[in-house]
Amino acid sequence: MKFATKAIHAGVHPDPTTGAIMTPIYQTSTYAQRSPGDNKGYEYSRTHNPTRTQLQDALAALDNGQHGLAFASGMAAIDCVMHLLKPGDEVISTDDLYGGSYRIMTKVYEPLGIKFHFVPMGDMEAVRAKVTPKTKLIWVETPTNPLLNIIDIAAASVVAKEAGALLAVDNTFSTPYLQTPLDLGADISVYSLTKYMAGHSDTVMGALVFNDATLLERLSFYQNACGGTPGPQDCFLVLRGLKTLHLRMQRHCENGRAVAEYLRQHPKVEKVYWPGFESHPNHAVAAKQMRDFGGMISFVLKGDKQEDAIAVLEKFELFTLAESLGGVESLSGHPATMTHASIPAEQRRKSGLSDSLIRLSVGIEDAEDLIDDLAQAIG
Ligand code: P1T
Repeated sequence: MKFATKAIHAGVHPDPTTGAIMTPIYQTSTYAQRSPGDNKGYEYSRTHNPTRTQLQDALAALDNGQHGLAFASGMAAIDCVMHLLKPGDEVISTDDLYGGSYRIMTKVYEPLGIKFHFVPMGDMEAVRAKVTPKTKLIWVETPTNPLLNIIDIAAASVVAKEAGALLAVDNTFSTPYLQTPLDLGADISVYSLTKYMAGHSDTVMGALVFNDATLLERLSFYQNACGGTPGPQDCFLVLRGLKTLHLRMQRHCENGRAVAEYLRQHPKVEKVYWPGFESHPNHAVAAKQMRDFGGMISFVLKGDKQEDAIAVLEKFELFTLAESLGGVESLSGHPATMTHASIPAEQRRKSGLSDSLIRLSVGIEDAEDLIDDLAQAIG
């Protein structure tokens, strides 16, 4: 089945009792049993819920995976992966990543005895150099948040296999429309569904997709035992969002290109970070592993001054200044003080994240209106 057909049909079935086309919101915490243990496959909604089951099946199908698990947030999904580790284990992570991912690694799991190495992953030799017999997980975001670095998933999977480690790829910026990490050798595809997958800035959720049966046993155990599961109404909203994922992503990519090209020729703009440019250091890898280049763009103004960036952010009318990304509406952000404030300034500088960087999530409005907004804000 092709992607657009899967986005609409995969995992979902008309309701067996009424024929309802849309997956019902099973707003129930529990399920009647005929006799103890004699039930219809559902006992308690932290463990299973029919709305969640259909979403998990749809997510697995879109990512070309066997199994999907949904969580109350992207961070709850990431937390579930971290539960696979034990004290003494080591993780190699990209050095440019979402601030919350860095925070859970360094503030929650490092104190429990897990060691994290943050390395630039443009060159896999830097990753290989950090591998030890204790390496259990390689953590990749691609494109990275917020610098839009591209990491070669197939090459990372070779290193992970040599090391006997799992490879997890946070695919939040790409979605399975642009890139399917499991097809490229990753073990786990990680999502903040809050972003493009739900697509309408109206819900917070996360997911994991993978193939391995042992991982299913372990991850679904932690999903239930730790309890970071989503409610059925949120699952319904993501299911509805997925039905237009392909259409939205097409427009995000078209508008992303128009905005990136506008910014690149603007005399007040110093640098634009967008993997669709041939001049991007890993454009060839992006062209190989992605089907298009997405709608996330970061840029810095000439002079590299934080106050100039703040002035532009305050002037935007359509690019609303807000945390998050991937909704139909365009958003702008200042990573150093917002999404990435939990990364110490020294570490941010080391990974190349300037305090004057502006991040844009280009929405699906008319591109001309978006460019007019950039023109009036940058001046
Ligand atoms: O916000 P939540 O659904 O818990 O997802 C966390 C998360 C995980 N991975 C990536 C790549 C992310 O970007 C995020 C959340 N990011 C933002 C809120 C942001 O504005 O960048």
